[in-house]
Amino acid sequence: MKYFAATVLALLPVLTSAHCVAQRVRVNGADQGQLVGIRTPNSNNPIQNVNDGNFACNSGFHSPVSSTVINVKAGDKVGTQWGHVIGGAQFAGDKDNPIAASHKGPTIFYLAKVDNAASASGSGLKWFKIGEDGLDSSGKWGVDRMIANGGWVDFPIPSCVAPGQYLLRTEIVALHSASKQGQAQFYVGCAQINISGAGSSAGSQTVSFPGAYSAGDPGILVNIYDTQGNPTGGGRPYTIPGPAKLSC
Ligand SMILES: [Cu+2]
Repeated sequence: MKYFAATVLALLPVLTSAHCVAQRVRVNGADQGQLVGIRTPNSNNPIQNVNDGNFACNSGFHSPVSSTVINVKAGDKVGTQWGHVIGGAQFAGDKDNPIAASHKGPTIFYLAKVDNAASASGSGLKWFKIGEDGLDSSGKWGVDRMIANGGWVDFPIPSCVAPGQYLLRTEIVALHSASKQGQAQFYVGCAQINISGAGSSAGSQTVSFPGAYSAGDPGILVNIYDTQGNPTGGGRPYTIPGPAKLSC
C-alpha cells in the first residue's frame, strides 16, 4: 500500500496541470448552469503566444457548444466561473481548483458586439474592456480574489453599453513565470450574452484579438516577485494589459 500511494503521489504532478477553464456564467449571482451560454475548451492549457489565432475565445471546445444566449440588463453584474477542469475539481481535495494559487495575475472582461452570440466567431471582432482587477496595495491579485470567490469573477455591464448580442471575453493572465518572454499564461473563454437597456455605447477604445497585446507589454513580461520571492509585486505598480476600460 505504501508503495502504491507513493507511486500515485509521484505521478500526480505529471497527470495534472495547474491550469483552468471558464465554465459557468452567473447574472446578479444567479448561476446559469455548467457550460450554459459559454464556450469551454476541453483542454485547460493556457495560450502563451499573444498572436495565437484563437486568442479571442480559445478553441477545442467541449461539444456540443451551448446554443444559449444569456439575457442580461446593462448594469447587471455578470460573472464567469473558473475551475481546474470542466466540473471544477479534478479529484477530491484538488488544491489546484479553481486554479493553482501560484498563478497570480489580473482578471479581465471584454465585450464585442456580434449579430448572433451563439454562432459568432471570436476572430475579427472589435473588443472593448469593461472590467479589470489587477494588483492591490496589499500585494493581492485578481486571481487571489477569484480563488477566494470559489472561481467566480464578477463585473457589472456598464450602464451605457448599447443593447444587442455580445461575446463576453473573460480572461486570466497567470504571471508566475512571466519574467521570461513568452511565459505569461493566458486563460480565456467567451460567454454568449444579450444585453438590454437604453445605452448607446459601443466602447471607447476597441482592440482586436489577436493584436491587442504584445509579448513585451509591461503587464505581460513582468517580474511579480519581491526580493524574498513573494509574488506580491515587490511594491511596483502593475499595469493590466489592454486598453483603458469603458467608463460611462
Ligand atoms: Cu497553469
